[in-house]
Amino acid sequence: MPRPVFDQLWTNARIATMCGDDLGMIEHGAIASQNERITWVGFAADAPIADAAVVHDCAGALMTPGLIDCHTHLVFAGNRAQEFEMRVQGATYEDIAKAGGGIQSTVSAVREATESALLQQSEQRLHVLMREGVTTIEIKSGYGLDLESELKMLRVVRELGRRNALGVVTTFLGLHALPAAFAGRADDYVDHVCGKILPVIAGKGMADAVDAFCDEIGFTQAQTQRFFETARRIGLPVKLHAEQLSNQQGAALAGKFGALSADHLEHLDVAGVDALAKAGTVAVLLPGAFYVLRETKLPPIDALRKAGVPIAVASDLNPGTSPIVSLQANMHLACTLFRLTPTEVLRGVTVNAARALGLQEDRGSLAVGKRADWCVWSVAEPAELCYWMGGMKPDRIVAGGKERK
Ligand code: DI6
Ligand code: FE
Repeated sequence: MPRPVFDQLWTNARIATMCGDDLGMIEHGAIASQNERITWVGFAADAPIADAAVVHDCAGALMTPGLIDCHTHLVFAGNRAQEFEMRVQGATYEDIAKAGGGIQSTVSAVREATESALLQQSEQRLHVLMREGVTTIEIKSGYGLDLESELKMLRVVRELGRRNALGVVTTFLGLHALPAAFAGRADDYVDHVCGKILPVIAGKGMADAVDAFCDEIGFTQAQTQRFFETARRIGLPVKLHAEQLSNQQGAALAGKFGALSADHLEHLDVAGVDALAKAGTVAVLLPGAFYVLRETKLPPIDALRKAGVPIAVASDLNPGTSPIVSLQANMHLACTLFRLTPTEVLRGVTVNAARALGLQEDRGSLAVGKRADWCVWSVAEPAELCYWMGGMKPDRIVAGGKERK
């Protein structure tokens, strides 16, 4: 027997590699990995079976890259069911925010929660997403709004990554809402974040990127710019909640700073599309928040397509605007509400989602050298992954070269 050169080989799969412009299908494909990396992909007929320590027969099932949820606020305490009830009775998200609820109520809950309670509540949600096939997730802070509480959130995010078999990307959402202690002094808060919070968080290596909420009920373009300038000096990439509830020309700013992504984008205009296209910034669409807020203004999807802006889809999982603990529900909603094609959505939760995290060289597609993250689905057609809303789970999940049990 020759010494095995692959830990495992999975064969007889229809592999949606996501290489190229569409699904990059290899019918009758096989894939092999060594440690946490893919080391061979091709036709099953050519598969180096004799070189593999273990061979799995997929019996014609569909294989995709592991799913990537590239925009979440998964770490939070408590919930906002009461506000949900108010909104059902006619109050708007902005009304509630202006009355001191909204993000502020979750800030209070997070500040009061012990670190272990925060971890435990968040991990339950994480496990639901993992069972859906999520192998990489981005999680934002932004419900602490002071150094101690932001650090507490970020430690929980890092701990989730240590305890669970998936990749976790940490984003410091420094400008999410104005904390009560700075009421009426937004510029002072921005100074505080830039001078006292971000440098400490970056110094401790607790953030992979930064993010801000540039909106009427968030921060202005000028304030966001100051924050981005600090991030740039420190060497952290930027992302932006842009043009969600109003147009603040956030996309232009995102483009100027070469942002990894601009997210939401319902109110994006032609100039904004252009800015994203020029910068190669990913447009992250969040249909769950659109749905929960009963928005009617659609992101300019055709213009994004025509301009060649890569489109990703994510859950925005959060207690206010997207209490949807499911990336797959968002995949369905992206088709139904935004009329993205299933192919666009599948690319949006794999290859383009990886790009929104700056990880396109590392994961998001099934090619030699990429992380061995994949899901095996017993479906006949890839579109079926977007067709169901609820109930769809992969049969098998491999994350970092290891099958999850
Ligand atoms: N936009 C959103 O959709 C979330 N944050 C943001 O800036 C909502 C966060 C929340 O309501 O708790
Ligand atoms: Fe968000």
